[in-house]
Amino acid sequence: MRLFFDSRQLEHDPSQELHNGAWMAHSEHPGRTRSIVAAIGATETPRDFGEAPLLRVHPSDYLDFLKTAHSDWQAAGRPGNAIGYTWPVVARRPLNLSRIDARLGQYSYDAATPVAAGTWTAAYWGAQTALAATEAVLGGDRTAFALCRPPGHHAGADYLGGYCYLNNAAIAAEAALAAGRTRVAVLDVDYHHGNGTQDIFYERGDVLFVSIHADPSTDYPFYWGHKDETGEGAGAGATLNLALPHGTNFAAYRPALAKALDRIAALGTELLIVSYGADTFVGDPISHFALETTDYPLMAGDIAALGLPTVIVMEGGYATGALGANVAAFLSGF
Ligand code: OKP
Ligand code: ZN
Repeated sequence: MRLFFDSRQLEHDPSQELHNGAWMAHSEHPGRTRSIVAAIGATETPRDFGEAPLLRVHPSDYLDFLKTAHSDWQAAGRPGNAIGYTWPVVARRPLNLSRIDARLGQYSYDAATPVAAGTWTAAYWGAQTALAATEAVLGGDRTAFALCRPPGHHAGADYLGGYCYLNNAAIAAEAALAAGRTRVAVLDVDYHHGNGTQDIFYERGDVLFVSIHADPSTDYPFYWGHKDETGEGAGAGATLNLALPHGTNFAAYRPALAKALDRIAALGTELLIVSYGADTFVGDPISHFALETTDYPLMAGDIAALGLPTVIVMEGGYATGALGANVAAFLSGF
């Protein structure tokens, strides 16, 4: 399997995040990636596909915001990383204000996702990494792995959040559609619901979104991922949310996975994108499932049994010591 990674992704290194009311070291740090690279071995650097594939998902005003948020923050005399503190209430009239604090509120939904000096560069090369893996699979490879960082599945078309800035899986899906695929599925097996990916495709029938995640009644991102969210309009029935309780181990996870895979097979999927988070691991410091390293090859084997061309995109996973082994275990199942 070809493995793609760009070391410019390490340039995203936010100093802290607001966690349960206190400033903590940021969970989504460059060491995560180093752990994975050490475990999976040699990777290929993606070529530069430019901004056009990003613009299939994200509007240009949002990309402009991401590029300048940190320098605007500095120009306002602020220390550290750019972070919002005021958000527009849903359905309030949209305003385009220039003040950095208002722009952070407009283009984000949480206070866990600072914009640091290297954020744009890292997110840009993360998206290119996803595009390179997609190109390999479109070219005939059975599977390819994109070691993306920062992760992407919480980022919507025009908002950041949940440590995510550009939605790598959605960018990959749009690239597959642009290359002529007509039925694409995203299977999101990160611990957290992929609200950004869901939002992007919610009213679309050409991209199926299926997610297995912690019940949003108890877990981030709270406002998305409930089972009655099934898509709208042309996308009616093309979203499937399978929420599981704290303590879920692989014996309890596997039937949900089977349900997810049945739906993907039933809808005539031509290309699969897996948003893979290793934060379902029992030792994850911010999550509450109980999967073991030895479960990941089985999980991957179940997915591989679909027999679909598959792009694997890295999302979360915060038990840095075990992260590389968990990712390598997952990839070995393909
Ligand atoms: C990103 B990915 C909790 C702080 C909020 C945000 C979690 C983002 C997870 N006290 N944490 O899905 O792994
Ligand atoms: Zn996660």
